[in-house]
Amino acid sequence: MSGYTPALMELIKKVEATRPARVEKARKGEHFPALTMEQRQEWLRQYHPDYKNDGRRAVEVGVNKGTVYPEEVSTLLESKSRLNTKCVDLSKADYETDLLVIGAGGAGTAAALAAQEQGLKVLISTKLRHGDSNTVMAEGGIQGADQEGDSPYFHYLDVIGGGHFSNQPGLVAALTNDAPLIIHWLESLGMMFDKKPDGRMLVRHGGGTSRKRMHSAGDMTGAEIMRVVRDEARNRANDIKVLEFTPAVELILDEKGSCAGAVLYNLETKEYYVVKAKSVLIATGGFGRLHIQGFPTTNHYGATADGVVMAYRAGVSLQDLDSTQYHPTGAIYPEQNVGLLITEKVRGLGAQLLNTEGEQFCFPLEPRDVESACVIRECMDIGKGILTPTGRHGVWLDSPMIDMIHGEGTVRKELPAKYIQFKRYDIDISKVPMLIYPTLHYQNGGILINEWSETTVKGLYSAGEVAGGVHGRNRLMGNSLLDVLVFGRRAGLKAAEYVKTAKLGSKLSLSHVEKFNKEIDKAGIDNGIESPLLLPDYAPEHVKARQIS
Ligand code: MEZ
Repeated sequence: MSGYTPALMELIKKVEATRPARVEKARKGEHFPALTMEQRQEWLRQYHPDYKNDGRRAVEVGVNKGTVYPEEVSTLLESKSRLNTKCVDLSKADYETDLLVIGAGGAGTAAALAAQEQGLKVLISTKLRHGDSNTVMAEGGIQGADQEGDSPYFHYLDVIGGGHFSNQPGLVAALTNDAPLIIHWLESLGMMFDKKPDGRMLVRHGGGTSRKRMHSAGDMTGAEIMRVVRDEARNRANDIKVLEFTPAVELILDEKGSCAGAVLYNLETKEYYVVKAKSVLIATGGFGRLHIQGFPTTNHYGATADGVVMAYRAGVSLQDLDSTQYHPTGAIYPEQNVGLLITEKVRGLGAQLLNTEGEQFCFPLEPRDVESACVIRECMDIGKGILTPTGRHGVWLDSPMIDMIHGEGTVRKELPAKYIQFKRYDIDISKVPMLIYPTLHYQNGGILINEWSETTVKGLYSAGEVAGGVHGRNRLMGNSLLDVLVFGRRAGLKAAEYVKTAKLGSKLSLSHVEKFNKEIDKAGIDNGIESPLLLPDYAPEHVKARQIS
């Protein structure tokens, strides 16, 4: 029995017909040619959603006024605060701490650990549970140039090239230089990396990498990273406190404009808490749940750009936030899996992308934006996509090749999570291909930081997906798990240095929020949205209209 319809099973025969010859070539190391630099630019210009003018407009308020962002981002930046500032008494703090970490994914947890090691008391606030984040959902791997024949230098060149030379060089240098240290640190915390029989690290290529430096833990690398860093934070519970289901809703500044804490909101009791903090880190992750241009997303439920909104109201500049990453291989069938990530590791293991005729149409490991453009082109322009029963277009990702190239059982061993996710719907991905189309995966830009995760506001740090500049206009696979740990750790270290001499002002204030609300009024904007959004609103109107009597 198969979870595919008879019509799709019929189309799969075309894939099977071309497979032996493709596998034979792959075994000989022969590949579909990569695009030239000129072709890449042309494909991006024509097919990548970022390069379209539709659905984008200039934001009308704030420090980046006039900058063009996706419509969903501009609208959110122009929304008013969900907090009625008059209802919060800032003279009484419910919590006092050295470092307030907003967000409990990889970046927030790494920062907490680094700061605690320097003697700081840390409070982590998170809107879901500790670890509910994009980090825990990351699959394919983490980059780090720690193997013979590789070096941070080559890693640096790959990151800059992948980002179309728009990355901040200092941030890329920090990312790539710290990478071997981070891999070593994770191993010392007990992370179970994939290894060769002789105990050496098993490393693979990702799209756009010139050396094999993708370290993995099956296809659950993020979950394994989160397991070890969260355990470590929980073991230091005397110094690192965690408030779950309690998101931050606004930053607090002092009379000198330095960051001095935040207002938190208890989702269960609906109470507000005032946190007075000598330093604050925003590590709230990305914006996938804004569903830019209507795309489904790989992101976790809380990815609603809260950190960007709060920082923007406090006067922090943004960088590259108009650039969105669409992961080339999101599931489009069965309907229950739509948008789910199908890790790039599948292609790293040799699986190819095929059109409805069973033909290859692109090199499978182009940088992500280019690969996505190739898939969109094949479906929308060339007309050789596959139509699903629910009306979606996509192409095949030929996973059964993996067992043929590397030996029976490789799919189940290397991709256990993916295998289960499809087996649930009677699709055995070691025997039949998957149907894919690009899915919204990553916020390439965000809060402007320097190489020590400092923002333009004193005492305020930012790290991970919410921050911008590291990846330029396109991130390469495996650099996000690295980014959260590198810049999270750096934020924790720098905050510790700052806290030793920082003197908080005597007056805590939310006047920046009031000022921002006034600016919105003055611009004549009334979009009815209150933010941070905290959670996406998927309830249809007819459900929202139901009243409890
Ligand atoms: O860095 C990522 O986004 C990643 C590892 C995703 C994946 O394809 O597995």
